[in-house]
Formats: sequence, C-alpha cells, structure tokens
Amino acid sequence: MSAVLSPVSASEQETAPTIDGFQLVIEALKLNGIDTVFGLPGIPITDLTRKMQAEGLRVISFRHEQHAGNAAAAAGFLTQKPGICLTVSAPGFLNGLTALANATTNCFPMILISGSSEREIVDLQQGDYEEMDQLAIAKPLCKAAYRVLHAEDIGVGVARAIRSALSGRPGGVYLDLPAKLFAQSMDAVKGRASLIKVVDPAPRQIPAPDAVKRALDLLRGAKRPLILLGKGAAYAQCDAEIRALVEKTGIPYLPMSMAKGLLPDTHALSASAARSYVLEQADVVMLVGARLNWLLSHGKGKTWGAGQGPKQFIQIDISPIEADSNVAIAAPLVGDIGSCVSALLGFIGPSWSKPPAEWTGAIAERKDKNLSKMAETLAKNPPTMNFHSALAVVRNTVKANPEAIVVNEGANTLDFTRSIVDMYEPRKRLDVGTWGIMGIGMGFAVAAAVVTGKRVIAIEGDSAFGFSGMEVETICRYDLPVCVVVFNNNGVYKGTDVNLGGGKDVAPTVFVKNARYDMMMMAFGGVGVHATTPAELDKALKEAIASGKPTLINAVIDETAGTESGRITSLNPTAAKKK
Ligand code: ADP
Ligand code: TPW
Repeated sequence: MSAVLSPVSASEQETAPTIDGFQLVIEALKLNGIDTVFGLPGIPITDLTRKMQAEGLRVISFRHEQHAGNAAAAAGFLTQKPGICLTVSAPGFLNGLTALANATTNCFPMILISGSSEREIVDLQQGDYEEMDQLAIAKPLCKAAYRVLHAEDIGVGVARAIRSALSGRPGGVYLDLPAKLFAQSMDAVKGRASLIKVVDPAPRQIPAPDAVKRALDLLRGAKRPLILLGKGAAYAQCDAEIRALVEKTGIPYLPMSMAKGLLPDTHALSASAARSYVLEQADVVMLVGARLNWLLSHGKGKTWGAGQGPKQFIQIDISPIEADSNVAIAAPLVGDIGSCVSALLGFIGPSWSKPPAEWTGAIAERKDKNLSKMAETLAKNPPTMNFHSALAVVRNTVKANPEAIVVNEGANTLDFTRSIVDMYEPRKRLDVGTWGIMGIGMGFAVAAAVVTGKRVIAIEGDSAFGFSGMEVETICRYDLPVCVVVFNNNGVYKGTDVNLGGGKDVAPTVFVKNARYDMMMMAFGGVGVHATTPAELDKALKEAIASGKPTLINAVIDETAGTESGRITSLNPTAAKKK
C-alpha cells in the first residue's frame, strides 16, 4: 500500500479506531504499574476479568469477595502499590466492603473497583438488577470514593484512586464503574491520550527542622528511652534506616506484631521479652508508625506505669492529626518515616551517648529470665499437643526459613504465635491488625504467595480458618506454595463450653469435635495431613516447605488449652462484670 498521505474521507472517519471502557480501564491500570487484580466475576465485570487476563494482567479469582479484598489489602501493604479488588454490584460490592474498611483502618493502600447498576434507575429507586447507591455507602468506610460516568474520565478516575490510596496515610479507596461505562467507546487516540500515569503518588514528606530538633532534644535527655515500631514502619520500606536508628542510638525497641522482623526478633536491643517492664518504666517513647490505640492501652494507665513519673512521647507519623489522639505528644515528627528517620540519623553520630547501662542492663536481666522461662515451657512435650508444643515446631520452621511469610489469626493461636514465633526479616508477618479481625487468613495468604513468590505458612485458629476456609480451592487452583496449619481445639477459643440452657444444641463457641480440616484441602487436590504430635507436625511442615505444594495440616490441640479471647479477656463485658 502507498504511504502517501491523503485527506481523511468521511467513510475513513467512521472507521477510525475506537477504544471502549473495558480497554481504557485496563490500560489505565497497566499504565500505572498494576499487574495483578484480585476479584470475583459476574455482571457487569465478567468480560473485564477476561480482557484483563488477555492483556497480561494476573487475575486471581476468589470464591468470596471479602477474601479478594483482603488479598488486595495485603498486596498493598507488601508492595506499596494499591492492591486492586474487583467485584460485581450490590452484594459483591458489600462483600468486598469489609476488606476495604479493614484496609483503611490498617492504613493499607487498596482500591475496591465495583461494577454498578444504571444511575438513572438507581437514583429513582426503580428497582434495577442489584440496585444500590454504592458510592454513598462506601464513602464513610474509606479514604475516598469516586464514580466514573464517561469513558473519557476513566484516566482521571483511576489516577485519583491511586493517588488517594497511596499519598499521605495510605488507605482504601472505592472506584464505582457503572455497567454502561464499559461499553462506551471513543476515539482510540483521544482515549489513550486521556489516561494518566500518576507521577510521584506517595510524595516524600520531609519533616520540619525544628520538629526534628525537638525530637532529638527529648531523646537526648532520656534516661530510659524506648523505640516502638509499628506496621507503618514496616510498610514504609526503609528497613536499613530503622535498623541504623536503633543500633546507632542503642535504644531498646519493641515491635508491634506486624513490625516484627524489621530487625530480627533475636536482636540484642529487642525488648519484646521485657514488654511490660519497658512500657511501664520508659521515660521517653518514640513511636515510629504506630498509633496509641487500644493495642497500646491508649498510651495510659497501668500498662504505662501510671503514677510512676512523667512519660513523654515522640511520634513519627505521616498523618499530622495523629498526634495527641490519646495522650499529649511532646514531639510530633510529621513526615514519611524514611525522611524522618534519615533526618534524625543526620544528628546521631559517634558522639551520641547511648542509654544508661542501668536501663539496658535491667531490660537484659528481665529478658533473660523471661526467655529461659519460655524455653522451659517450649521444651515440655505434654501427652496432648497444646499451643506451646505445636508452636515450638513452627518457631523452628520459621527460624530455618526466615524468608517465609507467616499469616496468623485466631485468639490464643494469634497471641501465642506472636510471642513464640520469632521473625527475622521485614514484612514477613501478616495478621489480624488494628481491628483484630477474623477472616483475613486465606486472602492474605494468597496475596503473599502471589506477590512475593515466597512460601507462606498460615497459622490459623480453627474458628478463624472457617471465615475464609473455602479459599483453599483458590490456593489449589493457582497451585500456591501455601501451608495452612489449623490449630484445631474444637471451637472458638476452646472446645469445652457447655450449653447453659442444658438443651441438645452445643454451646455457641463449640464446633463439631475432631473435624478433619485436612480433608478440605485434599478435596481440591492439595496435600492434607492430620497431625496429633509435634513430630508429625514437624514432618508435615518440612514437606510442605520443601515441595511448595498447597498443604493443610490439621494440628490437633488440647481442647482445654487457651483462654476466652486470648489475651484480651478483659474486654469481654461479662468478664468485666465478674471482677
Ligand atoms: P500498629 O498497629 O503496628 O501499632 P498502626 O496501624 O496503629 O500500627 O499505625 C501505623 C501508623 O503508621 C499510622 O498512624 C500511619 O499514619 C503511619 N504510616 C503509615 N505509612 C507511613 C509512612 N510511610 N510514613 C509515616 N507514617 C506512616
Ligand atoms: C469478623 C470475634 C475473635 S477471635 C475469634 C473470634 C470469633 C476466634 C477464636 O477462635 P480460634 O482461635 O480461631 O479457634 P483459638 O486459638 O483461640 O482457639 N468476627 C470477626 N472478627 C472477630 N474478631 C470475631 C468475630 C473473635
């Protein structure tokens, strides 16, 4: 054909290449480095999932939207890219909403994209298929919510969603895409030109020099300083700076559960094994990406040594309104953790005086005592496997495989795993987070395996596992290297409750006795193991790690072991009344 340019004729104009809404959404995501989508197909997004796959996106399809949403949230936490969850309208959207709210609560960046019904019909409440005003419902549960009505606005909609999820304090964003949008078409050149590649979506936020000085002055004057690392510090991916801060200042540190492994839990300056002592006794506490919420007793009361002298806080956080949310913060340091810690490090040279030996010595003494007590407990091998004898095995497995990601939920299963299983590398522990929510297990496990390619070990209470158990099919379908260990003690917390009414029904906390969760995994072609001893558990874990095959170990735990609600029994209103 001749390459001579000629004026465009009317018929040529009619056949000028067009692009539709489906394609624009896909290209907008790809342009911004999104390579994986977690979701569940159905009207109006079935074709979107197919076309995404055709265009090279990895589409991980779940059995329930909540788990796709949890996967997106975990992917966001692990990668600093917003995790994408894609659902159908009303019920699918609602199923994804818990995960969106949970992601926002945990400061994980994710975008819930849901198809929706026709605006004209929804707004007049005329009864459309899966009718719901999704945008209005999502708004109070996330950082931002947007709706795109026209194909030419898809680029802006996706860009705004990405920027909202990642900038400042990360969180969940809702993006509403009505069914009609996907079929709209426009000129392909104009359509592609309307897409936006977001530049610098999480801009560095440099702390003010006077705020840095204020923090340093306070830290310098401390007699019993403590650094408290939260999951914001893990998210920030400035691991070397955080390690340097701890090691150069010589200040003991406590990691919150998902900050475990930022420095290895075996680090000499870890104060985890003397937690209550340091919280009570510290005079200056520097919070790094951790909020003084219920998990830290709101920064006050007995836990913090009420009445034992003044305690002052330095708080590094990207959110300027976090400071003073519970107690007065003497030195707020607002900025991103990488920039704040680097700014502090600029003033911490060889002349920095390390904390008094009296303080570090007292911590070391308590640590030694508590660690040898723990070693004694772990060495016991009771006739029926309990949390400790099972977790002694998991502890060794993680020590031998420090790159593996541990997912953890339950009550006693959570508390014991957190304190017994040491972590050695950053962002290797994913758990129930700020809400203490059950149901994150399989979603988090799938995401961890998909985005990192590493082995995943999910330590699950039997109740906790039930919330997302059907996703073992998803794990098998994508052949993911996930080993689920169900700590099976026959119920919520434990399996020994009785029906107070004396009727035939079991107590509300009791499950079918001696259930074989391992068979669920076998039903889908994975490996199932029934383990009643630490030796059997050890063998099964080793095989799962070596093979990378989807595995579920039904670890039978003494049904009398554990306590109601684990370590937070006191939050139960009835327990409080009994006191
Ligand atoms: P934990 O539960 O581990 O104590 P929280 O979820 O309570 O941690 O706190 C995390 C904090 O980290 C939030 O206040 C959030 O604003 C902050 N944060 C998240 N990412 C960053 C970042 N990159 N820089 C600074 N602060 C951050
Ligand atoms: C969404 C309440 C907290 S812990 C838990 C429940 C139901 C399960 C504890 O039993 P499990 O663990 O998993 O067998 P263990 O080790 O004690 O035997 N619904 C939601 N979130 C929460 N937190 C609950 C209910 C709860």
